[in-house]
Amino acid sequence: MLSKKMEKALNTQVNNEFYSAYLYMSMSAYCQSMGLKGIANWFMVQFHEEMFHAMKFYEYILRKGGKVSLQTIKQPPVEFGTPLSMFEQTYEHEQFITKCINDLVETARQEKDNATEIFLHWYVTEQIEEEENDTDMIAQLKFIGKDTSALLMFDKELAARMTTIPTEFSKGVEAALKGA
Ligand code: OFO
Repeated sequence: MLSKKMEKALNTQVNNEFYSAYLYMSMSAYCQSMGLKGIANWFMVQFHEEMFHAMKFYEYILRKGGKVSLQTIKQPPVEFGTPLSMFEQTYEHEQFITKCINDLVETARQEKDNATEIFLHWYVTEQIEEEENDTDMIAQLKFIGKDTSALLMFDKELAARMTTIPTEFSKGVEAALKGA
């Protein structure tokens, strides 16, 4: 069973994860319209990951007998500037998400909710990877600078990124939650 405070905090995070998905889908569309199809692919993969993160919270709330309360997803920006600026905005957003996850862990501790604290460990680890991905991209784009041929090579590399999480979200998270 979830306390009301824990349930509310988890529902807020469902919304944050859906916003992340929305943000990265908007970035993907922006890149696609600039002809940077590889970077667009990278952000579309990111979109799927965020949907998975959201649905994992969703399934967990239900599994614990809580109520899912979906909220309005705010509109993401439409323009993001240069690829470097876009990855800097992504990094900034992921740092915000890391803070949200840390706050959730804190709430779980206050509520003496060990199950939720353990469930959140997956997200704590995931955020290390999320932030690292962004700082790697930022470092590479700083090297590339104004070199357009290097940028096109970078774009080609990102075209190879594949979705590794299940995209049939609810079925996927059901499997992922077995043993959680
Ligand atoms: Fe990008 O980790 Fe979820 O939001």
